[in-house]
Amino acid sequence: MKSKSDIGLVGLAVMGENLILNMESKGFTVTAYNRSYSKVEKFIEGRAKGKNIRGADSVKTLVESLATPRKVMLMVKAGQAVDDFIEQLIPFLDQGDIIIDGGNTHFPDSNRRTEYLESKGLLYIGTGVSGGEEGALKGPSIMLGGSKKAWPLVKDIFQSISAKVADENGNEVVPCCDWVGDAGAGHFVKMVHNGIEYGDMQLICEAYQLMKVVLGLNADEIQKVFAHWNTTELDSYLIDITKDIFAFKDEDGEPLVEKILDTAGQKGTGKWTGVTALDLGVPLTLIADSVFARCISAKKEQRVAASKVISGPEIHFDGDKAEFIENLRQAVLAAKIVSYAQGYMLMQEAAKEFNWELNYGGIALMWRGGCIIRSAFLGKIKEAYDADPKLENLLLTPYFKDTVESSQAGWRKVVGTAVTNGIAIPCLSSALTYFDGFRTARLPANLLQAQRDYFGAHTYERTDKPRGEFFHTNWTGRGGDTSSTTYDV
Ligand code: NBP
Repeated sequence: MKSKSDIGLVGLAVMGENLILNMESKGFTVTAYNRSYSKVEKFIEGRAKGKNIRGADSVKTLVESLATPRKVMLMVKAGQAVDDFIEQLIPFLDQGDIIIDGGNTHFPDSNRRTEYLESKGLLYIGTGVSGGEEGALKGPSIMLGGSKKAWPLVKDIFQSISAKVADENGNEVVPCCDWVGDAGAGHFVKMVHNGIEYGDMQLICEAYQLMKVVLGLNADEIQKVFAHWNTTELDSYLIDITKDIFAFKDEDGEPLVEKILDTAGQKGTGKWTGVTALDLGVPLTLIADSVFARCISAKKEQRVAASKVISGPEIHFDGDKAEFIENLRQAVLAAKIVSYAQGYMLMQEAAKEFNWELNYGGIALMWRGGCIIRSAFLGKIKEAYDADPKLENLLLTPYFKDTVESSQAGWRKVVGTAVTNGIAIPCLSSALTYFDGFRTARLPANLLQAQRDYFGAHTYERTDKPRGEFFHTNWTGRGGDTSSTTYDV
């Protein structure tokens, strides 16, 4: 074992242990530390035995065991635990040493911590790590942000342990790990990743509901549909595991999925994505609806009670099932494109707001392997941003525009069938509504502006005058000519 470790890792739970083993397998020597020391002993005597991994019994021993500049990665519960460890580490670290937080941290915390640690002469990295337990061990997707000076010092470690994908020529392996941008940019991009994951999952669930309730397909038939979809543009990890879920039988031979209670939780990152979109004024409708879909699913008792008193239409379908399934596939694909277009809009708005230079093509590449939303489709996003790094909306690029245009007839039929049959499809339908709004030159917001000016003297711009000139009308003849400067509804 080297006399000094290449990196120290704090937090011996599922992610921390597996990341350490991954680092060690790539030739790095690692020091392991945990708040409860018993976990260090258990790890060193167990999974780490005989490997280039040393245990530390205090923060001081941990820091002393590291080669300089020291690198300490925290894989602990996000929030106060990270701040507490930072405070414990600071007295033992020297100028230029690096603290890396790999937990599911909310990006404003990483903005704050970067500034705080840089003010002390230290370097800080907030990084998203995606891929769960298996990813941590075999190759996660890693999205780093923070003090840019730290990147060359940790690049080798993180690119070595990350997932790899083939490049556009299909031969060279490219790491799903890159520098995203300053301060909290890494955690921001991880947050958007999780939001997109919420949306992708909900779209698949809506497709399942339509196949089951409208077409009357059983689990084996649905399994075959997802298996086929996975050979098309929808080829992705989430479709792949969905196909396996439908094949999985309970002890009695019945599909397990049908025995699972239909109430979903949400841990926070989807909500953060929606709230950030509202803060930044970005129409991130699909992800927001996927969070609300989980919220309504959680109201199980209310739904059961309502189902007994409120009636809807009878289920009726006399069309061609195979044709409907193909329309459904196109609907899911088109809605997914809208979701990614919205997610990228959010990142672009955040980049303006926080003064980040985000690497958009690189982000798609980082998501292509190792993480939950990994898919073939992300390669197309990378190509789009490589062709035009200043691209305003993915829907305007040839591939995505053509795909959505050719899918929209089927998409509309699916949404129509769902509405006629009373099936809730919040994401498939809100994506279509966004798409129609986005491609409409004149929306009814002129009336909205008139209403605002009517009751709140809010002023409006006119189509026959230059932008930036504001007008107020005395709509009733009773109010004055004064317009409001603060009232904002
Ligand atoms: P957990 O999120 O379960 O955290 C367990 C670790 O946090 C243990 O080392 C525990 O120490 C430590 N900890 C806690 Br809990 N409270 C603490 C406190 N107040 N002060 C100091 N240490 C404290 O572990 P995980 O699931 O491995 O996740 C680690 C991070 O990675 C989290 O931020 C998580 O959100 C993120 N993440 C998880 C996954 C996943 O699939 N699990 C995926 C991607 C990211 P102890 O042993 O002394 O209690």
